[in-house]
Amino acid sequence: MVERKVGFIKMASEKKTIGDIPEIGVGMIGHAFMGKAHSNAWKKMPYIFWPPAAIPKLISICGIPEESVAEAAKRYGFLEYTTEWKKIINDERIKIVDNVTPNFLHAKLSIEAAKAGKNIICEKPMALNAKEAKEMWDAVKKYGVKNICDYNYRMVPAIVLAKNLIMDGKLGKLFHFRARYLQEWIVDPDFPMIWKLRKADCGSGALGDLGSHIIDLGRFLCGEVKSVMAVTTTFIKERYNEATKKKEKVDVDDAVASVVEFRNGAIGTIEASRFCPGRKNYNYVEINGEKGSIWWDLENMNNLWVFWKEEEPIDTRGFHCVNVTESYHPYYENWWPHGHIIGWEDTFVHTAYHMVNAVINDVELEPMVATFEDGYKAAVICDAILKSSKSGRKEKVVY
Ligand code: SOE
Repeated sequence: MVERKVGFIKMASEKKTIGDIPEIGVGMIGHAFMGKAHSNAWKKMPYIFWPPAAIPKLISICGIPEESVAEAAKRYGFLEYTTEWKKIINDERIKIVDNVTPNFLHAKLSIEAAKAGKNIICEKPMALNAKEAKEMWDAVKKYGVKNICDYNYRMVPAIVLAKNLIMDGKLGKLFHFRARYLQEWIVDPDFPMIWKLRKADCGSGALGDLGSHIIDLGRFLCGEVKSVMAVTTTFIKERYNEATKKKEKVDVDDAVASVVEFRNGAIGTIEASRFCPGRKNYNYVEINGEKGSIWWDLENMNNLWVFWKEEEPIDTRGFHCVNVTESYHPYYENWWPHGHIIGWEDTFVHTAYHMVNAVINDVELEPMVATFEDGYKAAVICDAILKSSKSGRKEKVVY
């Protein structure tokens, strides 16, 4: 029997008898795409990670306009809904606040939730900039609440396996981290103005939306960043605003490319764009080390490709694909038999598992879960990339 490799994950603590599994109240602010993904995760977590530390109870969801949040409450299974976020923050039944609002609301609502003693999940990018992100990190430390910035790709079984291989020295000294996160959905000039294209609402464009994911994976897999040197551009300078019925200037990046130096001596590249026809949700990461290489891509998320320099027999040496679905792979004993793959939405089930486990058992979040500290450090790197794109110089990363 293969020695089961659990890596970092301390699976659900002592197996409870079914009778004494508590419930834990969840309140959600926001109800669009991420609201749907997170609601699915809260409901799915307890029967996948069974028995869970607690069963999430969807107490209330907040959003506007009222008719759409009322429908979301019914669709996702929340007991109640409200158009006033303070009702979520002040509801004693709610122990976890799930902030899935647009980026400009991440700081205010998360800080208020921390003040109210709520444990918090906040979607990425954590804030509009590093200054706001630091205020958020300071708040969760001051009020002592569990906190997750939902860089969900850390919690893909193949990525945790990659982390374990690197931590176990299987790649040896790291030379390169190379990542690109490419989509295609705003390449059409007739695509209208949305909050993800307005600096006041999103902070940055492709950089914060997609680039911050691979920046976080770079920190998680390769280590801290020493400096960046970047270019950004905006291909479509204005878009039609359906509300004002006027053209509006696009004041964020449509694409970013950056060279990255890591403190451990590795160098690499980070590229993010939503102008790549044919690339649907193509998050690609490759790491090269002295003993071998690994690569992964989100569009085939259950596979990790590995190459080992010293692999025997020499005449069959080459990249080979590991289907990361065995019971001894991270998380997988909770899912399905090998080969029965999981999907993008299941990374959020892992987020829900870690948060509930940490709150109920009052333990630290596992290292592969990104916290507000990680959200802040990703924001510092994003700010440095934007600074470099303006200065034309290499910019140091200082936390
Ligand atoms: C952008 O379309 C987006 O939804 C990102 O905002 C998410 O973080 C990413 O996981 C999928 O693409």
